[in-house]
Amino acid sequence: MSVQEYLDKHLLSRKIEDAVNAAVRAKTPDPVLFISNHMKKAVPSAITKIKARQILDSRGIPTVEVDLYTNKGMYRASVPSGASTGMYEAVEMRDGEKGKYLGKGVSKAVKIINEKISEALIGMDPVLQSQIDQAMMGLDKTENKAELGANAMLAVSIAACKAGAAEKEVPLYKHIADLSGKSNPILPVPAITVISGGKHAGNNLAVQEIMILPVGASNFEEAMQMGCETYQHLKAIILERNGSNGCNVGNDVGFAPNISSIAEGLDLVKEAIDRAGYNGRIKLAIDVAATDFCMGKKYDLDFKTPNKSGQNFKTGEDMLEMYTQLCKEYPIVSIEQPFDKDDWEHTKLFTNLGICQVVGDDLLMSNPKRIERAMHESTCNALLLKVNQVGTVTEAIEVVKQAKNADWGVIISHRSGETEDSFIADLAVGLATGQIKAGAPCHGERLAKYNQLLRIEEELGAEATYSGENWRQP
Ligand code: 2PG
Ligand code: MG
Repeated sequence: MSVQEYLDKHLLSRKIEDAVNAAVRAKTPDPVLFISNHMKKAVPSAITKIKARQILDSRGIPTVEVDLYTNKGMYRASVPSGASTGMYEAVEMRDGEKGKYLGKGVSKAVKIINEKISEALIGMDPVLQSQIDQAMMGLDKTENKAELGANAMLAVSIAACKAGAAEKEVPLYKHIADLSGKSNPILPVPAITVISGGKHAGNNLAVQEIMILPVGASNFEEAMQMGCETYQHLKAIILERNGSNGCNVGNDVGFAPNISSIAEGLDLVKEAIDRAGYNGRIKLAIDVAATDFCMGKKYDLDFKTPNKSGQNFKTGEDMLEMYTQLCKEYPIVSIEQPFDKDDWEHTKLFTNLGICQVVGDDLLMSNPKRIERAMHESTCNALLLKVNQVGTVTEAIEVVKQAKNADWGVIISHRSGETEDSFIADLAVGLATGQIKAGAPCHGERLAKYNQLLRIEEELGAEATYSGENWRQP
């Protein structure tokens, strides 16, 4: 091929001329930089390579990380993992090879990405999120992503979403807002875990989490300041009462003093809020995670206390009465998973009392069919969305829309096993959910999300809106 033929084949003369003309028109002081950027924009928007690997999460358990390459650059994503997994959520693929990481390796999922998924996605436009997710779903004939693994699919889906935003040269939250058809981003109220119990901590407390919600802050930055100050005051109070052992932390990095009743925990938190001077501006939330201590149809609040477990079961009615009382005595505005995952009856009775937001975690498992049923039967009035229970960004967006259409509250949630990926921060802002749950303001994997939200608020500047008092329906 002659030089002229080559130039003609690639329309090079015209493309270079266009770039030079644009630089002249812009009167740019650095024409070479301008022209190179201009040319880069003309490069086709396509996935060129996908490389997955096994990394470790915040509990030292393997998880999947993906580097997705386009002509513009490399975009990285990793996926979290929870303490408990249910049968209605998308399947997390683990190797099951007992001699390695106690069976928790993810080399099979990594291989699936590097071979099957990569082959199907190379050449696709990363801007077209739903087509990418559909292509992956097309490779998996099961209903629960058991063939490819939701961990494999989600890592790729998130990396593609980041690449799509970069391709459009917009922030990730803006790209997500576009994908959902929603245009005004909103900074969420953080549900900050301050006390840990349940399966997340080694103390006797049955309830999994006590959280603080700085709904009275004027913006997200102030919300974090209020949350962090309260967290530090709480640490000092626990140190005084329970000694330094009490300051040990659980998976979500809430303190895990050796208390055994919710009221004891709530008293500590209430005092910390008082000391920090935020009385009235910080509300409380509980994640009971009651599935973990439901035995048959009864609840064992002593399930972690030696010599007491199995001796004092509570009925659903007893639990209902306890929640009603707690909501009277403390500024509790939200209770997550107050009953067993299959206790639709008591969850509904509690929701109908209209005392507080009632959040379905295990009850819903972020599963559209269970959400549909809960809507139909008015079982709860808020969704806890764990992206890895769904498996793709497109489906996560759909599930959030489904909940919002029913006027439910929506909380975008981290998992107890997390990575430094901050995707859920952008997801919460882009989908304007009004609430995010990302653990304590401590440890890198939790702060990755909160710090990203601080950056987003700064970037939005005067346009930034904090959901604040409108946290349930921003
Ligand atoms: C929850 C989550 C996060 P896990 O129950 O809401 O705290 O825990 O990831 O262990 O399911
Ligand atoms: Mg929960």
